[in-house]
Amino acid sequence: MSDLWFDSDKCFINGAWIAPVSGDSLPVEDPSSGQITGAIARGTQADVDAAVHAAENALSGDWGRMTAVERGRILTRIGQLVLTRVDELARIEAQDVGKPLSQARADAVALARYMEFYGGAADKIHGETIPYLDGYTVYTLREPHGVTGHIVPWNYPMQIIGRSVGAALTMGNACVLKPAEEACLTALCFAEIAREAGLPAGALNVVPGLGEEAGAALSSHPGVHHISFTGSVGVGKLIQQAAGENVVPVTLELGGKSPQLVFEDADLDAALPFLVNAGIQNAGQTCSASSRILVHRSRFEEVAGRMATAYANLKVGPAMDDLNVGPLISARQKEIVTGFLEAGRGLEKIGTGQIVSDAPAGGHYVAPALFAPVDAAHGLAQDEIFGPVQVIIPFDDEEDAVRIANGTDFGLVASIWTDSGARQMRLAKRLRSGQVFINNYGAGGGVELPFGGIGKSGHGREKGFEALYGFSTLKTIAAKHG
Ligand code: TXE
Repeated sequence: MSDLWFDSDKCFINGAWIAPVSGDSLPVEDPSSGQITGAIARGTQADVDAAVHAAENALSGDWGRMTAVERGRILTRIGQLVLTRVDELARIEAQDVGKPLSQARADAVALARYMEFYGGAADKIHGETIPYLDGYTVYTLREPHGVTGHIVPWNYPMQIIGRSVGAALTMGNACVLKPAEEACLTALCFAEIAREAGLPAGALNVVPGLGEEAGAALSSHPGVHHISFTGSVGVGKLIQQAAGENVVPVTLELGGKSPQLVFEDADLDAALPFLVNAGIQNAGQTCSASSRILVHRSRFEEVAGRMATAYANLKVGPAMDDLNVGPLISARQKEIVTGFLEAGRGLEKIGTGQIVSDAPAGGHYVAPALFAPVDAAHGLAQDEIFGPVQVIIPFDDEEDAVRIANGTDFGLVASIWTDSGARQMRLAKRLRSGQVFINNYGAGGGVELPFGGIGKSGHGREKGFEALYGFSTLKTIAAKHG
């Protein structure tokens, strides 16, 4: 990777680039071509031990003594440095994740924005005083958990690092970050940028490696006081079990099957770009992807026809060509998504995107597919696919729409397209979802908006001020002074 300006095959521990104890490395693959472009460290238990130790030392050293104002300044500086490197970070991410360049660029800008937001928030988190018995003064303090573990997936490395590591550092925790083996280069870039911005040694440590090695070592480490995980439901359960052994809190963000509900009075011109983009952004490998479009039966033909036309115009190709859709992250992910497409064989496929003819043969491309009508109980309408596949499900009335929308194991994001204010308010309450959007989808992904799910989508909230409460613990102090 010619863009990198540091040792990308090492771990970042205690402010320095250190070879993994195993001496082993893992390949870096460009999903657009299938070519191996570099190597990253294969961190294991020993590296995680060293990283946790460095984090503990940071907490008892300079980092632990730093004021909130100083922490905020460092975060703000990190954000400024990220902004000077947006193009570079976007290129690195596009080649590592296979994400179309402009989408990777948006992730880099979002990373800077997280640092800006949390940098500004660092000195605005207050405890409270509590009126109590005569002769007492009672107040609360928000304190860091201590060492926080961050296990991050490959689909949005920069955004997920921004929202989780950013919030944890703001509250004065010392972090150990385990990025995904499929895509960890921008995590390493972030560590180097944080060092350049003056983050003290040990406040952030990065151990790349396999989930079952470095990831498992981190989630079960007795020196870790909070785990934040974004990834699959299966691994989320393992993380929760491991954290349970040490009785530490976890934040789990495990994806979804997010619906958009299109009612008879919806403004379809406004809705259409959201209906399609929310399904194909990052090739559908998005936790908040909208993979179910629920449409009132009276508008079914119109919505299906217009979405099918939009699909016919979708171009799929290499990330650096910046088309609508890039490749999937890996051959394995392509196999998973192809399996779902096989399961949809009996269904009516009404829209398909086109893989450009000069896309490299070794790239992990899948043509986007739109199925309609699909029964709400079908696997394609129930399981997280994590690929550019959407289904349209017709509904009869509001009651039916709510039943279908709430009828999966997940509950991350939902949106309602209707002009009726009363219906907007009713449904916003009735939908089982961590976020509900009205006449939009995602609201531009603002860093200020608390994010997280219910059900199998996980628990805990990231982003916004909520994340700062999650990455801290509350101490109550009661002083008796007579
Ligand atoms: O996820 P994993 P995978 C979903 C999506 C996708 C499926 C599989 O449906 O098709 O998961 O993707 C680390 N102990 N999402 O296999 O395995 C791993 O190294 C500790 C949704 O890539 O969950 C990586 O850093 N850590 C999701 C991270 O967990 C372990 C984003 C995620 O990998 C571990 C990604 C273990 N035993 C996938 N095993 C979302 N919510 O956005 C793995 N890891």
